[in-house]
Amino acid sequence: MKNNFKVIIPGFLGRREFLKTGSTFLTAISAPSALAAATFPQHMREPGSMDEPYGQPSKYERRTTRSSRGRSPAKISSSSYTPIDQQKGIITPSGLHYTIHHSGIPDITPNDHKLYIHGMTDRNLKLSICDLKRYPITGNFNFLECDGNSWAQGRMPNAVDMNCQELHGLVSGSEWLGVPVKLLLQEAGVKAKGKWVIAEGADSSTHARSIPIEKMMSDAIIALYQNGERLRPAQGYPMRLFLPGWEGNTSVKWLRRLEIVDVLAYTKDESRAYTETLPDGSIEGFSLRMGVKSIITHPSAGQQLPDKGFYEIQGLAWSGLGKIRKVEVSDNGGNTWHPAELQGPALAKALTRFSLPWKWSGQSARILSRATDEQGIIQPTHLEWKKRYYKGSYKHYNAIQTWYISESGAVKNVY
Ligand SMILES: Nc1nc2c(c(=O)[nH]1)N[C@H]1C(S)=C(S)[C@@H](COP(=O)(O)O)O[C@H]1N2
Ligand SMILES: [Mo]
Repeated sequence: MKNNFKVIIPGFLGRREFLKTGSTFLTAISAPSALAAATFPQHMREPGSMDEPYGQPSKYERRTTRSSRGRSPAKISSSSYTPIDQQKGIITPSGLHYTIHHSGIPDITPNDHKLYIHGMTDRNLKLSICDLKRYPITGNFNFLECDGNSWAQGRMPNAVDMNCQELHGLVSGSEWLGVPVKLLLQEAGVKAKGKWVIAEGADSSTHARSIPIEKMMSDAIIALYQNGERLRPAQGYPMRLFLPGWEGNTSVKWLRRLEIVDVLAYTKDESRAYTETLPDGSIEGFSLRMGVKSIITHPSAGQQLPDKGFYEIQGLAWSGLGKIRKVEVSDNGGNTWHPAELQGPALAKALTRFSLPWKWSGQSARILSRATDEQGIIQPTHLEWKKRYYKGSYKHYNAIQTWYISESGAVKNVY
């Protein structure tokens, strides 16, 4: 591609500079003749349509959807990915929240569903939805991420040609509200020997995990609401456990019982599925917290830059340990880094937006982002991450993502 202006190195701009020169990619017009009454479009000449009882996105946005990896050949497990490359902001619309179901979405009649709290208690409890709705509700804006998110980056020896959504879409952000588990456990009265709580779902996989009592007594909730409405069936209707900052599978959907026990259960889900193999062949289990991570969502793999010139680099960062302290961006493969602006509220265990105005010279570039959380933990490089796990491991992949922008403006995944 011909490059007919001076390349600015580095290509990052201050916000003021961006505003001053930022409109150079637009063509100026002389007179707004298209605004004259004679040229009013049809939708300004007659009234529009009526409201629907439950609103839908514009018909022109029908392509903004989850991408599905479909059901396994055994027609059992399924997953779908959030289009995070199109998400602006820290909230994923509920209908676009990623999903992982080990055995489909059960159809549960809320009035028939009960939550049992039993085991090492002073008294067992049986709670209906109606009972739960009488408790105080609490909660926060939080991310939820599957520990298998970004699996291709961990597993594949060479970077695969997948887009940002397919690579990293097993993460979403919502406002999750519900009843503090602590209140219910206090009411049941946990015996001194009770150290773990087995949470079990009412789907046919009877997904179950043992959760340390300390987490249950801190920020765990029985989530009833997501983004201002009752949970969607795919997200665990009529109720789910929600554990902020922890790997997605511990937030047990369609929750039906909490059993207080003294030793952890080693359910099939924790002895088989949710473990990682370390370089010496040993198995790491109960790696419950999600690490610090960031992804540039724009520009990102699968996108095509129309021309050289101004772009705002935008992305999302999060950490299971707390707040995001800083995000740095590089456009030269990590040789030099520039602080990005954290936008909006930087909430604990929540998606956090970052951005940085940038001028693309038209030459090939490697853009990266690197997040640091409030505990000072820095996102690892791809090679650092690989060293920590056995070859082909893919869970808890949180390494720095590099996007390669070719001279044609095509954006691709590289290591
Ligand atoms: N009962 C039950 N709970 C479950 C699952 C399941 O299949 N059954 N999937 C788990 C996994 S692996 C993840 S990552 C999250 C996904 O939640 P979401 O579908 O609301 O995104 O739910 C977890 N809770
Ligand atoms: Mo998951």
